[in-house]
Amino acid sequence: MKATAQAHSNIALTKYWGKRDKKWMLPNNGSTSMTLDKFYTQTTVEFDEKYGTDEIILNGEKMAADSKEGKEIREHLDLIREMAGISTKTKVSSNNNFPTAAGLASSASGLAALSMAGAKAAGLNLDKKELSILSRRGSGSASRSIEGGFVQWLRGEDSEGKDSFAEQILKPEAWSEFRMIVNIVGTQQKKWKSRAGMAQTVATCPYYPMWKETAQNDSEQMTEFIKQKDFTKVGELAEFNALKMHATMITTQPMILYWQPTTVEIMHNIALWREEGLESYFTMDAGPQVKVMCLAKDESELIKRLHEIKGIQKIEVCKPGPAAKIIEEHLF
Ligand code: 2P0
Repeated sequence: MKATAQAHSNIALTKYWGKRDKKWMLPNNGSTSMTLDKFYTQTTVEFDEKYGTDEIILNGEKMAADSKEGKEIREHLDLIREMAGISTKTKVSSNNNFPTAAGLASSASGLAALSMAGAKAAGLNLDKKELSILSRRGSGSASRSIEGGFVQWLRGEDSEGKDSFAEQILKPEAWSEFRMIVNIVGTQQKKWKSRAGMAQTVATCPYYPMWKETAQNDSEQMTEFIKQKDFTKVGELAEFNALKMHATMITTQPMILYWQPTTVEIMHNIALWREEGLESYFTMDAGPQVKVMCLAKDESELIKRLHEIKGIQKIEVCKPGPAAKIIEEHLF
């Protein structure tokens, strides 16, 4: 009754921002992403009668029983127990190899690893589609971290989300020249967590209807551009889609502004360098980090130039990464 999984983080190329159903975690629109080779979560789950209560350890620290995150993880464990028809308590230990809650999608890799390890430890035999659905119910973007390479999360139509899961568009090795350069600008815990931020946007942003009208089509188009491996079309659409999402965030009441001065400085430079013929595009999520997309041939020149921007604390180059998997080494 013990299992360990490793799931990699993902960065959306067309974004998920807003739910049509909170209970079933259903998105207003489909989204697409690239799974990252470099950033991952490892999680061990053990169901055993010796545990009187769920014990949860995150990055070596015991989580307070009454914390919001602790409650969300327990609810997800309840879901797994319900599916397996058991009531046994657990010990969970989870490690990220990157900063938590700083716009690097730790909930995506975290909930995907928890779902995969939890399902296996509970004796459930789920396929990838079922694992993606289970992960989605823990955190929407986690549905995309079950698969590797380039991925699309389908919006679906079913009211209980039976058709809202992620599937692979391209294997990692099919477009191995693609690079996502992650520029770390700040690692403070953010003021608006994604879940509360997107609910506030849906409730108060006057431009949210624009997002709802266009985001589904963006994801369908992006899927085609990825299949064609058309870097210019992928980059242009990813950048435009990210700017539309941030436009709705900024015009939420109260405003949700994740950008820092260095975020904007990088955006200006990418646009300028592009005019000079160095092709790259940016995208940002629920945090100040800027992820720059380019092809392998331009990687070293871009990194050289990015290193000259003083506000960037760290630069990490990611390639398309693998699917989530069960691993043999347990964390306890
Ligand atoms: C994305 N984000 O598509 C978008 C872009 C943040 C900005 O998915 O409430 O942590 O757990 O479903 O999955 C972050 O949202 O939110 C997210 P919940 P989640 O990557």
